[in-house]
Amino acid sequence: MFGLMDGFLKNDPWSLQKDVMHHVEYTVARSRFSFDDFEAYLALSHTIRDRLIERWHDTQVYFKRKDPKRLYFLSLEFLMGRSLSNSTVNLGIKDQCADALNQLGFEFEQLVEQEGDAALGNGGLARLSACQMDSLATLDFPAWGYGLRYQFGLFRQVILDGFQHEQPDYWLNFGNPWEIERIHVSYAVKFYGAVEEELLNGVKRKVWIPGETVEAVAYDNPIPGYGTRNTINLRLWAAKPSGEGDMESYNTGDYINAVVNRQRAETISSVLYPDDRSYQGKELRLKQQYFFVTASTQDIIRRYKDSHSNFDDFSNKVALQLNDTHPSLAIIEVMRILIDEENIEWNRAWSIVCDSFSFTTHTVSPEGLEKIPADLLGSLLPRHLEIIYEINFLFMEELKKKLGLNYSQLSQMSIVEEGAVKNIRMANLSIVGCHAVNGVSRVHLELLKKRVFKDFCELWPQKFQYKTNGATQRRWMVVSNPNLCGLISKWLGTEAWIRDVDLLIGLKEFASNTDLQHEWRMVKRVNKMRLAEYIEAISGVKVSVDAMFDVQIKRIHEYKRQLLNLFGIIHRYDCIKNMEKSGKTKVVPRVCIIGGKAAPGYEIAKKIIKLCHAVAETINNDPDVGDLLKLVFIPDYNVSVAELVIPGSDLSQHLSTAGHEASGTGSMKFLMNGCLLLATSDGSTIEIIEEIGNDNMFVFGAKVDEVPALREMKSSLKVPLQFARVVRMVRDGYFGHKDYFESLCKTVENGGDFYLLGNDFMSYLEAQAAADKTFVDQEKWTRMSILSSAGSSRFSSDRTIQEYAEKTWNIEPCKCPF
Ligand code: 26Y
Repeated sequence: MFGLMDGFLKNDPWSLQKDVMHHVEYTVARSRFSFDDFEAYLALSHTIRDRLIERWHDTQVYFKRKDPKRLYFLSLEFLMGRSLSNSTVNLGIKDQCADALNQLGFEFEQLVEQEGDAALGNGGLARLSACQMDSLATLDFPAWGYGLRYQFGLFRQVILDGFQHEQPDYWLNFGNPWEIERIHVSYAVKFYGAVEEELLNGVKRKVWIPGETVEAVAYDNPIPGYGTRNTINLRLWAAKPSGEGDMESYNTGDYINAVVNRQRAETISSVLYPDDRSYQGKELRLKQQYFFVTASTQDIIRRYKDSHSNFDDFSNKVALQLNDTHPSLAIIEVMRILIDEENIEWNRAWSIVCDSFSFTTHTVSPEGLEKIPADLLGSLLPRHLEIIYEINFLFMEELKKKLGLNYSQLSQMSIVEEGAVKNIRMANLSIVGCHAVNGVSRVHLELLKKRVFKDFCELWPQKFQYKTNGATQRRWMVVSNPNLCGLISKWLGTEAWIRDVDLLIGLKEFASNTDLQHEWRMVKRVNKMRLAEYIEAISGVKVSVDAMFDVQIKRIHEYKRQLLNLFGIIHRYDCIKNMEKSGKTKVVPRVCIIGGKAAPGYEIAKKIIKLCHAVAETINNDPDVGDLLKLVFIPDYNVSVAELVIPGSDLSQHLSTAGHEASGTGSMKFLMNGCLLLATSDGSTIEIIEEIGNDNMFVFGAKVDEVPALREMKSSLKVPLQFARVVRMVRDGYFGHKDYFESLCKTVENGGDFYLLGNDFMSYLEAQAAADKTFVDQEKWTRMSILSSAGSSRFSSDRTIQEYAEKTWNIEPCKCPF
């Protein structure tokens, strides 16, 4: 049946084709004479999955035998996107699969389009987790990812009459061939109830008698490395009703209600919270967090105990990484297991915990920090609240010894926030309970030191570090831009850069070579044609590929300043309208592309989306403008849309007010693909500027250090006339919806312009003018583009992971032999 040889499935087109046909008939259960694209996609996915499982098993057996220190990456969000193309690339069988399918009358690229995105996350933090999993696998690190298997991922964005509407993402409705359900891997998850004291062998212990129990069931998602047999695991948990528990109602006759109530357990993992701004103390969210944390830590401790008889070696064998504070209850959960269940003495348990855990923060603002109302926590997890109070008591005692009785400082640093509502500060808990706290770019760490975590940084300077984020070149170049990759490999004379990204710098010496430049432009043009087709299909707007494709795609946020982009577009439109005919010949044609989702409750962000549509409606239908300017909003922005848009863009915009973007990772993906950046000096862009030089991108706006003073002076700052004019056009209803946009205009008016759009406007226009001027000089533009790719190696997640491995996790590669 299967092409078994030496225990491995074979990867030649013929064997792949045979396996695909097998899955058509026996897995998809369709006739081998009649199956469509979707069924062919399913059969191919199962064919690849078999190969993933083989490697996954070998890797896990090898890890178990070698027993290296393992990294456990805990994140409530993973934005994996599609798996088919990525898996075939990483397994090195993409061409063979394409051949196999071709002979059956199918186009591989067509099948790739059948797959929906796995969108189990909001934005940057979640996509970073996915990139880091790819790097962990590729670099052979013995790592596991843990997450939640939400039944509904991030909402689908539907635009009706220019307004965003949210629809549920039914991503599992057609099945998910990439996961392996492990019904036998499940853990009990307890909630509510009370804590009692028990006497056991003359020793008092705390026992938590829960009020509700549900079950966490594992779903495994193999993550293949590139150019290695190593295939690591992303284990996602789903909630199921518990097998045990009180079914008294059965006896009292209310059978139907008893079953229905138990079924409610599943709601815990049913939906991803779509807000990436501020934490609201919602019971369901807290339940999700604890559900995730206890299932993962029970699994990790079980695995540890399988091969160790005591906890002496725990922190030498286990590194636990918290992706932001969302899973920080894990600190308390491990503490509880160690003291209540494993009978380990408090101080020893605490040092095991602190030595094992590390934490990365992805936020800059204090408002972004999670706080959980103590009442809520105490009712859901009574024993955990006790442990938190105890940890905080001991921490406060230690602080008093070190700092004296400085009560204002003590209360700032306390894990418990006193006030009308008592809150548990999850960031403070994470800092106290972890041996390392990482920022996500250099400037991010500086800001943490100066502002949000100032006191903690002074207390434990060595704890605070930074690891600049990165993106994986496998997905963001090899999968999404195969033509560019072919070209790069040809000029470098090797494909080795796909694993060893530093080799990319080799492109630098050819940056002025006219042959490379010519081929480089051809690749871009083909990518732009693909994007133009997509734009026409979704919006009906025809765009010219000779125009500059200017892109801003990311979550919609005031601090990311999509509004600045729109004001710039309105200004450009206004200039074109007021131009003589002769002047128009000098205008560089632009296609402005904006995409992104607004959190459902974020009114201002939703108005920005509406404004974009209103402006687009006016501009795109104005015969005075024609091809000189087009504006399109790409709906339902997600990972696979990004894979299409990034390779086809000339210029990308990263406009955050300096000091607000912790890092930013979109910019890195554009950089790799040779798109020029127009950006503020913020987050990781500061490091990109250092790497490729100011003259290879368009930098504008106030610097991080200047922003606080500018804010102070805001009301006395003079607003440029051009800025006042565009705001007036919006306010006066030039684009319709006069009253609706009033509140949006207010956000940038003198007193209120918190994100300093007015201040940065002229500098923004200058940077845009410089981009226009350069675009006319295609030779210069292409050289800058090649230098962008060549200089992008520092922004690979391979580098990020290597740094974490050495400096934070202390783990070594463990390469499964072929
Ligand atoms: C607690 C809940 C409301 C919440 C959920 C998601 C809070 C925050 C988030 C997500 C945050 C996020 O995506 N942050 C981004 O992380 C990226 C990766 O480090 C950074 O590049 C980016 O600057 C930062 O905004």
